[in-house]
Amino acid sequence: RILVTRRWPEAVEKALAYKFDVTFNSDDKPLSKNDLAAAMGEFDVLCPTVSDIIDAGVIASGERVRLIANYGVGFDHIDIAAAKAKGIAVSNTPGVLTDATADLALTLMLMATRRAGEGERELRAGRWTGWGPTHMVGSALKDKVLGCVGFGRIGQATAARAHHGFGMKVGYYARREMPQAIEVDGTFYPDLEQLLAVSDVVSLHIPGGPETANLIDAAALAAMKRGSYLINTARGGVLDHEALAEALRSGQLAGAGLDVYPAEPQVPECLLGLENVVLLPHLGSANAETREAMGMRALANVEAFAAGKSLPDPVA
Ligand code: 8YV
Repeated sequence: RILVTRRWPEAVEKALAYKFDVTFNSDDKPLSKNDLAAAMGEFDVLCPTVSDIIDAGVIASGERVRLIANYGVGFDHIDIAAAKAKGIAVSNTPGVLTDATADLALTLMLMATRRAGEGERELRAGRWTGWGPTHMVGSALKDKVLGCVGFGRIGQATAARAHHGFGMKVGYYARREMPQAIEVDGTFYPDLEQLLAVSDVVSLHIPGGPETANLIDAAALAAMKRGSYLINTARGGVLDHEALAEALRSGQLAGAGLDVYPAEPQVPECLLGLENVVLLPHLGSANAETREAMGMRALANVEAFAAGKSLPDPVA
């Protein structure tokens, strides 16, 4: 028995229902902790999303679930250690949403540097008075430095787009230098502050969770170049939003583009009144092709599990 906590693209739901006894959450709303806890005793497999918080308490609540097949690549909403301790397997959907998320990082980069959201708001509000040499002037990307914090699949795909498409130079901060499998030649910075100090645009591509919580805090924002930009398509918890709002107000940062927030769907109040931040509602993987591929990837893990084979995408 499988519980899918949200509605998936039709083709994937059909493929899953053809092979398994599946319950889809017909409300298509995030399940409460109580519902998730109850599900632990009723189903063999849970297919959650980022909006389902599966903490140690939920995991301890029932004995039936043997696989958590996450619909998404990030898994900081699941207590992996607690799952592992109970012998529950966890899988995710890596690779299939790399391009979509990198596309969105570039969307935010272009919107922030070219003041696209601000411009659209001005026009729709009837405040546009006409073309002008100094009207709504932004910043170019060509020859500027993109600093990627984290350089896994999505970081590299973002860097490749920025370099090959927009003529940016690339630097990256990661746990180790990554000479192989790099889609674009980038300069490795083993020290985060050094990368921040040389970057015109900083883009975050690290996983969420306790290890990276508030990595970009007031000190990190102060270490960035004055007048630079910050893009976040990773997780909201990696960034101190009060400090970001202050940096955007003071001109330390020229702009920012965010797709993720610490307690979604809440958006930090301090950002809502600022013109120089682009705010999107967690759209990183939101194109039809990607959402279907994510479902198929989750299905492949469920199938392998049901057949007693090793998981294609094990997290624990
Ligand atoms: C997904 C994401 O849409 O995969 C991820 O980690 O952040 C998103 O792009 C979401 O997680 C679905 O669960």
